[in-house]
Amino acid sequence: MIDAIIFDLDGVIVDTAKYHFRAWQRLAAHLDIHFTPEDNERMKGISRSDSLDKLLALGGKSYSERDKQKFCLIKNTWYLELTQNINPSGILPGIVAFLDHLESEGIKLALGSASKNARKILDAVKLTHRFDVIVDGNDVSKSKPDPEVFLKGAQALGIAPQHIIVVEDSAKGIDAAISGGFLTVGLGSEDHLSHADIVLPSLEHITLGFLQSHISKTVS
Ligand code: B16
Ligand code: MG
Repeated sequence: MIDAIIFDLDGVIVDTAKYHFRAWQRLAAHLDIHFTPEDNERMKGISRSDSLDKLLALGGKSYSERDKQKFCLIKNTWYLELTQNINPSGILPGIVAFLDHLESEGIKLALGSASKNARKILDAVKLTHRFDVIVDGNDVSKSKPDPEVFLKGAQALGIAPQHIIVVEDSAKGIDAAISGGFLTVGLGSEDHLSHADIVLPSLEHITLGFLQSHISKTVS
């Protein structure tokens, strides 16, 4: 029985994962670090400061805390530049119809994002009012794959994890949801998300009934 769905933001609700990638790519070039889409895939879903540590490790570089804070600020400035004109056209295909459908089925909706910009982005695409609960990077101390962000969401919803589906585009996010005891939908490629209960290319034309029957088949 599914009572709620917790959605990741970047790469699930909004097409912003590509802007995080571009901003990290720009910082990598600035620091003379070779950075590939595969490297980016492993950074998806984790906090800004943990992402920077991974980037610096890739380049074998070490900097002071002060420099690292500066690099995080620079990356975020570039990310905000890239997203400054974001509007409802940046919502990923099928999302609005799926939210409408879930609402009509009485399913509670939450957001569980690692991003400290989540509320800003949700406001810009005019979806803030659609969520009963929002937990973002400002509310947690541990980055995915720790389940804190999703467990806080479940607690605020007052619903047990085994009755909640987490929808995620990142491998680390699926790890987080599994370790928190949630059901999982991976959005994207099987290559990175095969540990999810099911993997879908998008949420277009997806119904609650489909998820319920498919997930229960997978986990039974
Ligand atoms: P910020 P999500 C994550 O958001 C992104 O996937 C990840 O690429 C980003 O580094 C992280 O948020 C932190 O974002 O720098 O905006 O605080 O996918 O969990 O919604
Ligand atoms: Mg994501």
